[in-house]
Amino acid sequence: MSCRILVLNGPNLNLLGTRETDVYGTATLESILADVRRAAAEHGVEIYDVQSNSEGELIDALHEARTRADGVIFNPGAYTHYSLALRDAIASISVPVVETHLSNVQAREEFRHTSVVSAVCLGVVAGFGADSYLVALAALRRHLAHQASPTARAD
Ligand code: CA2
Repeated sequence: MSCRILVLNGPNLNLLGTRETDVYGTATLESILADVRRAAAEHGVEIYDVQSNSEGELIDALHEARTRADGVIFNPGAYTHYSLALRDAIASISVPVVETHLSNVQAREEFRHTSVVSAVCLGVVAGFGADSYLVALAALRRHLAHQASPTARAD
């Protein structure tokens, strides 16, 4: 099954690998995306990506995904915890979105325990560092394959 997945990253994730490496790891966003592209290619999945520090641009990318993508891997960064506009944008598209975090947000400060987007996402992956994106890719790919043909195997 061929499909296209958007990997969408929110504020400050362009700085990955430069600071707070104890929390977020040493991988840069570019290297994470390269790993996702490599894993996706093995299954004939096409990846495109958008990173933005602006809420409006993330909303635009979600709207555009309606016609450009079959699924979205989305790390909304700190917007996770309070952006009702992003929640509404996810709810307004029928494309499945996997909320993805490098860190285990539930094991961190109290304000990170709340996600306003989880309830409108297909699922949540958090706490596996850069591998969270690969876990999200595998889960989303299998979900899409199953949707396309309920009796088909995804692997
Ligand atoms: O764990 C995640 O992936 C987060 O979405 C990362 C966000 C944080 O606000 C969320 O609570 C959890 C922060 C990304 C900040 O990235 C930085 C990268 C380099 C240096 C400093 C911050």
